Amino acid sequence: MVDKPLGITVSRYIMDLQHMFPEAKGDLTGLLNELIVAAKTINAEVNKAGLADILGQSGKKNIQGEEVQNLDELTNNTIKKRMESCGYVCAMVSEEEEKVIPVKEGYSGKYTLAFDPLDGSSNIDVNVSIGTIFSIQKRITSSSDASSYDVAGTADDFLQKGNKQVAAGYILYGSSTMMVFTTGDGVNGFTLDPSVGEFYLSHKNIKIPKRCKYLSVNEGNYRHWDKNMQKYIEHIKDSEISSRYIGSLVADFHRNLISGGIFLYPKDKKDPNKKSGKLRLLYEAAPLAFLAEQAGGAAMDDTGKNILDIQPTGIHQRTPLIIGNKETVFEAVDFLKKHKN
Ligand code: P6P
Repeated sequence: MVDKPLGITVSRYIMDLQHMFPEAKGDLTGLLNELIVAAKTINAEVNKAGLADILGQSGKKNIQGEEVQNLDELTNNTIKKRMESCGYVCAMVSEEEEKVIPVKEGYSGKYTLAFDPLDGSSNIDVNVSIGTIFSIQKRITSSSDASSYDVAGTADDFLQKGNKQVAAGYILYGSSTMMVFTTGDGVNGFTLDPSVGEFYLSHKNIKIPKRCKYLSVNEGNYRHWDKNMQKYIEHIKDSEISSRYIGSLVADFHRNLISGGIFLYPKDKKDPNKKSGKLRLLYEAAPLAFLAEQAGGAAMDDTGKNILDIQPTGIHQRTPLIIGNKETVFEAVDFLKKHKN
């Protein structure tokens, strides 16, 4: 764990992290710094979303068949434009795009980037916190010792288990804008001072509190869940717990990370899009699972499989997700197994 004083900038923190690894060439540092610039650009747009006529539907649908908000497109393009010629990334996967996004010819690099540019975007028009989620892995389709690559990456580079992530995190555009990420050395939170345009270390070595304070699940889907999930939710609601569900994954996850809680998005028998859960593995469940484990928590699917051990077979694959306090997640999965019909 890099123990740095509160208040240092995120760029300084990342640079110090790099110096801990003499063999590091600075590619991950460069990649993360490009993401930080993208985050600041997105933050500026998100903060004025209520003013500019950027609100409302773009009239298009994304690969998930969901209405694409103008801000979705803007954030997706902001990240793509920054990363396609930074030289650190070989290819990208975005929630907004069906296919793998290649980088510019001659600008390929040794990492992959999977991201949800603006998760929770259905909340844009009602001013609820939304977020960008990112996941970084090393490419596997070329020799790992080459310092640069001519050939862009392919879908195969993304079909790696979540435990192969080298970094993961999110930017939360809320009452303040925060960047929370891990490189496998604990979880740290950096808060943006908009007057300076810098992210400062504000939450050092975040650990999920022992007590599971909140239950986060959309009970509106209760009638579509498996019987054992229905029984589990009845069981946990019979304990000392408050219900908090904002319908924005990054906001729900962040609250539970800081205050303690369990978030569930079960599979749903009614909606064909949710028969294996609504949330996507590569750029929602896996990056948050990496953060949860680094913060002393856990993340599993409804059969008790660790999210980070799931072998992806598709870049937009979905998974049921149970994530938060380790003890509570394990209890939930044990209960589901015991009551499997
Ligand atoms: P529901 C937002 O669209 C999202 O992908 C996550 O941010 C959020 O947790 C979930 O969907 C909410 O889904 O079905 O409860 O509205």
